[in-house]
Amino acid sequence: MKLYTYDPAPNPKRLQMFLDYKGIQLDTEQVDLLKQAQFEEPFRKINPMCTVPALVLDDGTVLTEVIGACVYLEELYPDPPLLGTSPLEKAQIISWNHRLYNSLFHAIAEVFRNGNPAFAGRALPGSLNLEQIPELVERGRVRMEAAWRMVDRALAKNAFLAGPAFSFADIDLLACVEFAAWIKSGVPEECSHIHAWLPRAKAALAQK
Ligand SMILES: N[C@@H](CCC(=O)N[C@@H](CS)C(=O)NCC(=O)O)C(=O)O
Repeated sequence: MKLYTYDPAPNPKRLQMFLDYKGIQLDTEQVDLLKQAQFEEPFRKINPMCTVPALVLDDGTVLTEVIGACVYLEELYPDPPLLGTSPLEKAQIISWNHRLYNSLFHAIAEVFRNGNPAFAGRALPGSLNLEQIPELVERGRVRMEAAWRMVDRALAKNAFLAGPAFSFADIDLLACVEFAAWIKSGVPEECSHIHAWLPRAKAALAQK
């Protein structure tokens, strides 16, 4: 197995936290996004979508989605679990992964990619060159604020996002908190449950 990644980027960070928590070490190569190495060979052939991370399996299969790589690795390395053990836990963790990615993560990305001159003509990650839409900066901020509040309500009920146990849903949320700093934003002051969760989640991640 070989992992192509770029450590500073948010999606690679989600996978790296998963690997660190489980103590998995992979043969790894950095694809420097700052140098636009994702568009160069041989990486372009490995993942024609030109995104990282990309996990190349021993039979040559390439997993290009963080959640796909995590599902695969969870099967190989089930302990400690991050994607749940009961049917309900599994369903709730995957639901949070999807919900966070669609609401919070994409909202932050919308602000970041449409408001930053460095991404002119590359408003979405990967091989498709798209122009920025300045209006999406404000829309992204509105979506992001709503998403923080939705997460805060969930954390009022549980110690961790998908229930009483630390899971990949918390890793997704940690990645969103870090990503929000890229747009000089953060968890709103009044989201007290997220603020209480943050040190708890960081401690759970560091314990392993
Ligand atoms: N669907 C992918 C998304 C991967 C992605 O968007 N990665 C970003 C880095 S966070 C990327 O490769 N960007 C390349 C670019 O900006 O062209 C996943 O879930 O892993």
